[in-house]
This record gives sequence, structure tokens and C-alpha cells, in this order.
Amino acid sequence: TSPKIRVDFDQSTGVAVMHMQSPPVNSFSLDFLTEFCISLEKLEMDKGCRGLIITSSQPKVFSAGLDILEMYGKSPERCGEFWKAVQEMWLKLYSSNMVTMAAVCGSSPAGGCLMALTCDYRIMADNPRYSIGLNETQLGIVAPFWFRDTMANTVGHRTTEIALQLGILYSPSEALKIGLVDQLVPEDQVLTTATQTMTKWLAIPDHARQITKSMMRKPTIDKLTSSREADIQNFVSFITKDSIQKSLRLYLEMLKKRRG
Ligand code: CO8
Repeated sequence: TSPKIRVDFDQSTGVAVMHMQSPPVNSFSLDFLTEFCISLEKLEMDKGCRGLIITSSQPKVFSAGLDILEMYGKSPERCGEFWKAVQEMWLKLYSSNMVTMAAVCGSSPAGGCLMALTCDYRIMADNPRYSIGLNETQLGIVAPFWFRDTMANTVGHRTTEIALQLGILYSPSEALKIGLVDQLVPEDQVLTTATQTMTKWLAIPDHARQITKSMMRKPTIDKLTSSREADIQNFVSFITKDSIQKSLRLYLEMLKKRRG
């Protein structure tokens, strides 16, 4: 199978660009997450790599979030394995020593939004057809506490309370207004703007910036690290419920129909 992640690393600038290229919509399957984490780990270990830009090669979509088919009709063991990989992705990204930037060149619901939120800075294409947000409740499922924490750390408690209950998908301009993204640019300038912005961030001495980043994020990271197993159990017992499986089935049917 072809790689789901392509990494371009520019040794002269110390910046790597990760292109998600898993058709059609870069959804996070177990295979995708495994490959993503291996690529990320390699970059993290490379002392020459100081900055990471995450973007998508798929047109119109940054990422559709978790692969719903990984949560539908699967055994509890498999669901647990999948969830552990989701946790791993979040832990690695949210605690990365690199400067991380999301070049959000398309829609970014649920897990896609989470991935963007783990970055230090988000640049989104100003196309009103795109949307971003944690829409889990619309699928009849619940964004876990660490999804919520990541959102609240970015946009504040009250906005998160509304966004998560209603499962709001924001247009780029709304997302900018609430601070869910930091900057909007024309579609063809998302990556170049990320590269330029990266230069500014990399002008700060790494050690000082890294300690500051860790100070901001460590309490949130520690919360999951200290309760990973319970969080997996919680996910597995929730997602395997008949009523939840039914909600997911209806949502999948809706996705197909909408396309029809
Ligand atoms: N998982 C699996 N398949 C998907 C997903 C997904 N997340 N998203 C889209 N697909 C499929 C579609 O069904 C379609 O399949 P097919 O070709 O067989 O009909 C194909 O991908 C292409 O999709 P579209 O035709 O819809 O593509 P568009 O370019 O029109 O739209 C979007 C792209 C905007 C990304 C759109 O596909 C969409 O809105 N997808 C749904 C996204 C979504 O709601 N994701 C939520 C996933 S849940 C999550 O990430 C966090 C869960 C936390 C767990 C908590 C539990 C306790």
C-alpha cells in the first residue's frame, strides 16, 4: 500500500512538512495513525528538525477526523487498540518539542480539528465552503475530556461549552473570530504563509520556547498520561453500546446519501 504520509524535510531551514495523503479524506484509521506516529517520532528525534508543518494533499479536506469505520462493528479489543493509537497521536503532537503548525487547506471536522488544535499555530484557507470544529455530538458521540481540554485551552471555557454541546462546525471566518484558527489566507497561500510564519517562531531560542510550551501544556498532558487505561476502557464500553453503534450507522448512511 502507498504511504499515507509524505514528509519533505528541508535541512537548510530545519523545517519538515508532513503531507497527509490518504484518499479520499485523510481519515484516521489505525494504519494511518501508526504511520503518522512513526513519521512524527523520526522527526522528533532528529536534532536538525525544529519545525513541523502539517498539511493535506487531498483537495478540499485537511482531515475528516477519526475513521468512523474503525469504530463501527469492531471488536472491543480492536476498538481499544485503535483508541490507544488516537491517544498516542495526541500525546506526541501536543507535547512536541518542535514548533508545530497546521496548514489547514480544507475541511477539518472532529479528529481533524483536534490535530490542528495540537499545533502551536493554525493557518486556514479562507474558503467559506470549508469548516472546522468538534462536531462529535452530531454523530451521537461525545468528545473525550482531552479533546475538550485542548479546545478550551485554545478558545476558552464558555466558547467550548457551546461548541461541544452543539457540535458546531465553524466557517473559516467564524473560526478566526473565536480563535479556533489564528489566520486566514487565500487557498493557494496556506503553505507559503505557514513557512513564513515558521521563520518567525524559529527565531526564538528553542530551549526557552520549549520550556514555555511545556509549562502551558503539561497539566493537560499529564491528565491523560495518568489515566490512559481508564480512558481506553471508557471509550470501548461507550463505542460498543448498541445505541451508539446505531447512531454511527445512521451517520454513515447520511454521509453516503448526502453524496448521492
Ligand atoms: N470516516 C470514514 N469515512 C469517511 C469519513 C470518516 N470520518 N469522512 C468521510 N468518509 C467517507 C464518506 O463516507 C465517503 O465515502 P464513499 O466514497 O464510500 O461514499 C468518502 O469518505 C468521501 O466523503 P465525502 O463524499 O463526504 O467527501 P467531501 O469532500 O464531500 O466532504 C468531509 C469531506 C467534509 C470531510 C465529509 O466527508 C465529512 O463531513 N465527513 C464526516 C466527518 C466527521 O464527522 N468525522 C467525525 C469522525 S469522529 C472523530 O473524529 C472523533 C471521535 C471521538 C470519539 C469519541 C467517542 C467516545
